Amino acid sequence: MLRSTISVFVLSFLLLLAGTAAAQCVPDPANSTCVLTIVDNDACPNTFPPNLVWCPAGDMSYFQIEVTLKDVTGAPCAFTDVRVSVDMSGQAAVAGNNIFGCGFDAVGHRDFSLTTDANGKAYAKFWGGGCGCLNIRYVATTVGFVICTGQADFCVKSPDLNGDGVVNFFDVFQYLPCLQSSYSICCDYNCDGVVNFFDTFQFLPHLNGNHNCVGSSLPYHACNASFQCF
Ligand SMILES: [Ca+2]
Ligand SMILES: [Ca+2]
Repeated sequence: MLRSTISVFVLSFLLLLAGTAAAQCVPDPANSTCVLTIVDNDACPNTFPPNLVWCPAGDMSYFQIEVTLKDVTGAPCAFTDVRVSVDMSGQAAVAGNNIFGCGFDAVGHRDFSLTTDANGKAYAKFWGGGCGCLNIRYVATTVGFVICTGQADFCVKSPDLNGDGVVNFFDVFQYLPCLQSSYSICCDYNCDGVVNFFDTFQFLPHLNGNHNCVGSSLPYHACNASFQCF
């Protein structure tokens, strides 16, 4: 009984030491990195300008900010808290429509409170709806430190054509003219230059599933003149 009690005590002490050691990892901004990328689940090219087909349900392509925390020696900071703050704004390709950010507030802001894995990595993942150009700005911070910042422009399109955060019959009203008469880049989900049944095959599952999310329309941000999305 005594031996068992001592063993538990020693084990608890070692775990406490391990926890203290992990908490002492101080990320060094010079050695840490942030990378904003598209997790690509569509046929559109990511060469300039990068194109993303996203859905409010998050079941198409999405954005990912990969944060890697390392200390001053270059060793990974495992199980370390990091906050990633993201701001998005955009310009819809069609007047009266919106760009929509799932989980974002009315000023286009969203915070991710993350903890790094055993390799010192944490991932902020996000998506939305609407068609147009999108500007993303982000900052990753730990207590007392700005780890990294960045910004980038993208072209987005979605089965949520009008960018209200849900795929429903209002989007059908916008999709049918693309299919029947007037080509729009917003309806060309496989980016092959035409709107036909291949695009309809991509549109229908999201419509039938009534795919949606809670979030907000993003603030207006004019497209960069050198960045032609539509
Ligand atoms: Ca919609
Ligand atoms: Ca097409």
